[in-house]
Amino acid sequence: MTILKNLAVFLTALSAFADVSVGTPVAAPLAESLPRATCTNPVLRKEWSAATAAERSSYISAVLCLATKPSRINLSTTLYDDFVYVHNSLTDRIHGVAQFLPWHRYFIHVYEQALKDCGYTGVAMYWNWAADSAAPSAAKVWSPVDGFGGNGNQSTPDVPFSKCVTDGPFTGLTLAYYNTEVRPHCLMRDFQPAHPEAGLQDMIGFQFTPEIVAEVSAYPDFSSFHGALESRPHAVVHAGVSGDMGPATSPNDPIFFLHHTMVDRIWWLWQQQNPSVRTNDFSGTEYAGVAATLDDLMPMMGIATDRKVGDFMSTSTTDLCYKY
Ligand SMILES: [Cu+2]
Repeated sequence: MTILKNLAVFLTALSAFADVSVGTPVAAPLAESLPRATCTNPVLRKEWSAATAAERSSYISAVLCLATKPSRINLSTTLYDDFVYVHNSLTDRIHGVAQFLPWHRYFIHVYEQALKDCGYTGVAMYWNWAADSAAPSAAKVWSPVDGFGGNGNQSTPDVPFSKCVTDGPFTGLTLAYYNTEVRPHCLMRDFQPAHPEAGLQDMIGFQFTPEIVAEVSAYPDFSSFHGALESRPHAVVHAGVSGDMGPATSPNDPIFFLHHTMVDRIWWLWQQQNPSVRTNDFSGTEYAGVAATLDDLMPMMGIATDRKVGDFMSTSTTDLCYKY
């Protein structure tokens, strides 16, 4: 198995090298090898605070419904936990690599479909943390009434499973996985204060301001843009919320999907600045240092079919069919 895997890696690396050394253009035109059926009526993904009360409540109900459905991949845990399990199991293949953005775009889509199967009638929503960066902990997404509940209760005991969220709809929800372990626990949040003594904003908000998003988005090529987006504001929001948002089991916190939809939106806006060039701009390295191509497969471990990166570069295909 390992030998075969190494061989595949070697052959992929070799063929990538061959393309360069022979100096021929890359084989077949990509447009012909990829499904590019354009959808006619892309839906608009909304910011959480721009949604109606009915939409927000339908979304939250569907998230809770996921925790009542059986696993799609034969685990003894729920469909809710499947997303956590898959994201954690694939962590090295989907972070710090070229497919970070398309993989999470696909993952959000699979989650959105699961919510719809649970009766949700809307579309994926995002949390515009850049707009809320001056006071992130006061953002509407944390409302206990029509949001995801707030900061963890600082007095909840039992480290490391402390700081349970004790307000809002996810109070009392049991999450199965933590880091690489099966460890049933409460939803935890531990909003980081940044450096109040230095006058810096809460939840490390000064690291995900509109200015920082603009800085990241100014990179003209995919590789630089993706690297900066992932390692800077994306990572800081995870760290700022902390608790379950910290480790690779971060889809434990339903805010994960609103955070990643915001990351996807930043990518989409970057693509729209020059669609003819940027829609299919994809480069860098994948897991084990293999050169990235649009034919790279994005693994989903059975919660959905493995698909090629090139299938998810555009959001105006019949597969995705959305805009921001
Ligand atoms: Cu991730």
